[in-house]
Amino acid sequence: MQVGVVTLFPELVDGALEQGVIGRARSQGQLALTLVNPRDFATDKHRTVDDRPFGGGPGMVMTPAPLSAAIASCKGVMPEAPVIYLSPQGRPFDQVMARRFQAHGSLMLVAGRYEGIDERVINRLVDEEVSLGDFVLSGGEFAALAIIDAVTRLEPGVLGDPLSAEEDSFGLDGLLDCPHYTRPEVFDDQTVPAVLLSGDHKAIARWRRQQSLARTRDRRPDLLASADLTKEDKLFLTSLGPSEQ
Ligand code: 9WO
Repeated sequence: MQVGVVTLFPELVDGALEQGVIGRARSQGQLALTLVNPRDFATDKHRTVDDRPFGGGPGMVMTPAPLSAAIASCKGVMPEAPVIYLSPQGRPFDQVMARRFQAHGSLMLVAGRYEGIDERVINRLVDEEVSLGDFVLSGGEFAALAIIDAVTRLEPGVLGDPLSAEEDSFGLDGLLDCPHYTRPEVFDDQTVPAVLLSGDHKAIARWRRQQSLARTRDRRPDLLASADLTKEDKLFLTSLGPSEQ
């Protein structure tokens, strides 16, 4: 997977991606990262990358010329990569989008700072505007990191067990994950559900499925509409009766 990040804070992005599973993917060549700093494309002596908004108001806007030059430079490295701008105004990111980016093989993420970037850069150079949810950060870098993590872990060989990549929440069937337990059997006066100690693998699989179904109904009922449900799943959900709220 080839990923470019256009950012005023390349050290922040680089440092975060040295750690853990993603750090190993980089050293094994499964993730090739290109960091491009718009400041390196500023032409004035102060290397300015921001300016006051036309129309007035608080804050600053990323000025178009250095940002455009940075995106063009990154395009030289990965000409096929779709250009993604991270902002709360974007389309919601999800596991389906993560799979699409991974399957494409390359991706350029543009992280804004200040109050945002000049709209004309979005018009001319951005293919998709993507959001992680309805909240505001101080810049797009942490959103870019989350997307890089979600996409890279889908790359073959990045996770030890190939099943674990998509067995998690939203993996195969669009349901939330079931609860997990490990030793000890009693912790802080709480016992592990007996079925998990029974050795009855069919009963364990059924319990996990039912936990996933009940949690999804309670916490994210919107997901049930597009979930992959069997006849047995639907019978179980009906047996729960009407949900709270
Ligand atoms: C700043 C601001 C200040 C006052 C009133 C409204 C405001 N909106 C913003 C703002 O959206 N700033 C953004 C900071 C500009 C683009 C980069 N930033 C960003 C990206 N914040 N949050 C994201 C983001 C990206 C993806 N998913 C969730 C949030």
